[in-house]
Amino acid sequence: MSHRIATIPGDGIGPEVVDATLPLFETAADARGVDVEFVRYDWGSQRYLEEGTMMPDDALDHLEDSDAILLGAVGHPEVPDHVTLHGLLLPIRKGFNQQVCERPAILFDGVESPLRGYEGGDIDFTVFRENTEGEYADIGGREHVGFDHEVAVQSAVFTRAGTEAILRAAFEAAEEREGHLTSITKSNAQAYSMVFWDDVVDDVSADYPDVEVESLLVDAASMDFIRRPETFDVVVASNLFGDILTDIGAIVTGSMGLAPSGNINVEGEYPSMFEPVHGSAPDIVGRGVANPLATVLSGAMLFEDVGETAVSEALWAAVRDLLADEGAPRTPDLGGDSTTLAVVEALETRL
Ligand code: GGG
Repeated sequence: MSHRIATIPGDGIGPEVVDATLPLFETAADARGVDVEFVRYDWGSQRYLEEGTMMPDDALDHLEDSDAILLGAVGHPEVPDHVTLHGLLLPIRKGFNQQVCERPAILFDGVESPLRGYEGGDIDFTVFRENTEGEYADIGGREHVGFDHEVAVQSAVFTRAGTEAILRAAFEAAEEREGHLTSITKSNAQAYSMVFWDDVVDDVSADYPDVEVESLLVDAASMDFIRRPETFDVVVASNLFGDILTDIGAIVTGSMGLAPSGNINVEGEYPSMFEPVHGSAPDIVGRGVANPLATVLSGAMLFEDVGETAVSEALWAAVRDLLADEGAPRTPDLGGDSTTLAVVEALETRL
């Protein structure tokens, strides 16, 4: 079976982690009789600085025939962040109807959490983030720019279809894990969108009678991700709340450099996109010390998505084994002094 994987290395450390990990994916796939073809798209902030757009107008046509997409990072010190997001990342998520974003947060054996008293295995939850609407809806405007009476409006959009899609994905995951679900809102303050979200949770929960549901306000949830992360199992949140909570999830499990994610087109009509949760990290660009493991695990999620479970499991196992090995190389974010390539080489021997 051959798979065509589009790669968009993007900005900052994106190319460093994507270029370092592609040979590893080839090794893992080859060893299991799986053929992969990577098709590279050099889109991102450099293109924006030279040509005025992050990607071409027909970018989605280029990507549409791929089985999946691997993205590195977007973000550049000379390009406003909203330009990088709205010029590349969000049009792909929205255009390919990648309604469900899944972001696992796992404290692996051998990794130190900044929280006292936690050891490998103690934290293991996954966040389902609504991915194409909510607070990321591109609706709003500015008036009287530069005047004292300037006004900015930013609207959030919650459709029943979009809300149901993310909730069903989360309920299904909770059912599969035989676990429980935590739904995050701010329904005390946002009396329309978030109360609507709670209503849809009530409706959908009727189809999943075995899943226990807890509801938390996002402020309390942020505190509890630090105070009692071990109690979470499957968490579901809106686009913005999910984005914020998954950074907390990444850091309590040791490093942003370990957190993978998948932007999933549930119907399978378009490719899904996989990316490390971390951004472009301009502070370490070019030093060759970016942690490649979030990209490796995003690749593991990608192979699972395209049906190559053996390749996916091998990548997860290699990462777990490497992290559990005290003598294995680690990048500085995990307290080591090794390079990206040294970590990838150590993984290669485990595949
Ligand atoms: N690797 C993903 C990346 O570069 N993310 C940058 C970012 O700011 N993302 C915001 C979001 O995921 O909504």
